[in-house]
Amino acid sequence: MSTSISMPPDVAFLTGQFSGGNVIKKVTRCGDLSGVFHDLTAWQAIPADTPVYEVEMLDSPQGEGELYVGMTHLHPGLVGDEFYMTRGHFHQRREQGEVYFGIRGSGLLLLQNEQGEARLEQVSPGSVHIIPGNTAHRLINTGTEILSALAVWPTVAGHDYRSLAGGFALRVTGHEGKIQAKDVQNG
Ligand code: PAN
Ligand code: ZN
Repeated sequence: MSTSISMPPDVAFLTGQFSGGNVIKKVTRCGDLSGVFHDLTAWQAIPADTPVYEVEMLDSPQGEGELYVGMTHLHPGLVGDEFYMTRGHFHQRREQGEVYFGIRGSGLLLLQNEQGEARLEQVSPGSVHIIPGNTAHRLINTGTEILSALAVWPTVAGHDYRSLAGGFALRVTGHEGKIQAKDVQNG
């Protein structure tokens, strides 16, 4: 009896590029990120079609117990003094967690619980981030190259963007090469 060996999809760890598999790609542009950045004038000054991040996902079966694998490529840049970042979300199924792995570039993972308590983890190549259930998450690119992070999460998790429409409790800014995290309430 012989067993056939199939070739799974592959990810290049230096660039975060997938090959093989059925890859679905979504680009998020500056114009899609209304209400995300603090400085409205600076946001409006950036052409709406400027790409901020791309997510590439491997097509997965749907249903309880199934997993998505996706790569976020977040461009470097600033809107006013605020670094480019993803919109950020809770999972619709709040109890569902996720794992992020830093692939390239450098940045931060902003985590916030339902009580509004926020914290930051440093993202760098090889970093492992366990995002517990009931925790909103957002990537922030504080570097000068693309920040790529691999994510694995349950297909049933879903995304809830609306609960964070008022923003996260921490804002990360850069000024003359210095990275600062500020409590939003304290300006
Ligand atoms: C990631 C995110 C991805 C884009 O795949 O969806 O980084 O961020 P937003 O969804 O907040 O725009 C993930 O956390 N999936 O659950
Ligand atoms: Zn998520």
